Amino acid sequence: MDINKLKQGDRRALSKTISLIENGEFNSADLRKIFPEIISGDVWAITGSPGVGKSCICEYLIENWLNSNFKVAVLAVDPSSPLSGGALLGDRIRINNSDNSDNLYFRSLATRGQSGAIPSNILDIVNLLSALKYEKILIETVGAGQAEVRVAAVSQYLLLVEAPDSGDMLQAEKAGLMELADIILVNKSDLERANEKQEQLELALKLSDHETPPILMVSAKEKNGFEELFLEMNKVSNNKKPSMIKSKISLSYAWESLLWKHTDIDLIIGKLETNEITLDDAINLLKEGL
Ligand SMILES: Nc1nc2c(ncn2[C@@H]2O[C@H](COP(=O)(O)OP(=O)(O)OP(=O)(O)O)[C@@H](O)[C@H]2O)c(=O)[nH]1
Ligand SMILES: [Mg+2]
Repeated sequence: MDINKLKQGDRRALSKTISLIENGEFNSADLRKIFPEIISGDVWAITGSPGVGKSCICEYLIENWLNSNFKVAVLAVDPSSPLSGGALLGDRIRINNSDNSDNLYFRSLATRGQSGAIPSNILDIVNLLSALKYEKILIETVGAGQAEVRVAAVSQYLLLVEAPDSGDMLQAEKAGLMELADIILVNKSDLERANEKQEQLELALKLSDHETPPILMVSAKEKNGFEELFLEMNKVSNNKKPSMIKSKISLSYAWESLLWKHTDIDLIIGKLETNEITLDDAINLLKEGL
């Protein structure tokens, strides 16, 4: 690993370091030895069902940030769509923003299928990007499962995207994400049923006992509604209120990451598997090693 090149902002060095993080060979503790002081960038996550238009929306967010001269990094987590996956998003934003390419870094991350800890290293990757002075870090992730909730926990701000034709997420999962979202977007407002979707979401939010996020209508196709979105995003990042739910999820995510990094984890799982120890024993062994 070439630390000097990394510090100078060399792209290949950055990409290599991210691969090391993905392989568990480099983490935030190693990073702090190289960069003792890391100021966190603004980390936004964008999530929603497949095909709702997340990538199209990302393009406008990126363009807006680059126009304001921010240094922007985009992480596409597990780009799963055969039609519009992360590689395509990467190509599109690189082409559209080639004038600004020094200020833009794109990386797709394949995370599913790793044992247990999905996506266990994203926090380390975000820290690395922050250390390299990326000011806006955007994470696109598909769906509403556990992985997305974790991504939301790593990020400071969450955009949840819906569309009139979006396949419905599991109600319980969606409710969880709606509580975490800072802004809910109904994309494809050019389509007829968009209003209906907005009304459904408003009804669903009425049932919540927590403070609820604003719902904005946008059309990435017609580039409508984005000025309002940018204003709302500024509001969110200026008045970020403490959130108990988010703190809980962040803590449990951080705790679980520790678990999977425990040096004896494989040994302990092996003993559990063969009934050599009970769950209580396993917990005690884990605690000893922390
Ligand atoms: N009518 C309409 N179509 C849109 C709009 N925004 C995106 N689309 C279309 O929706 C499809 C999916 O857009 P993407 O931006 O790739 O959606 P995504 O959520 O990133 O998809 P995955 O990453 O595969 O989950 C594309 O065919 C877009 O052209 C919109 O505002 N209106
Ligand atoms: Mg996408």
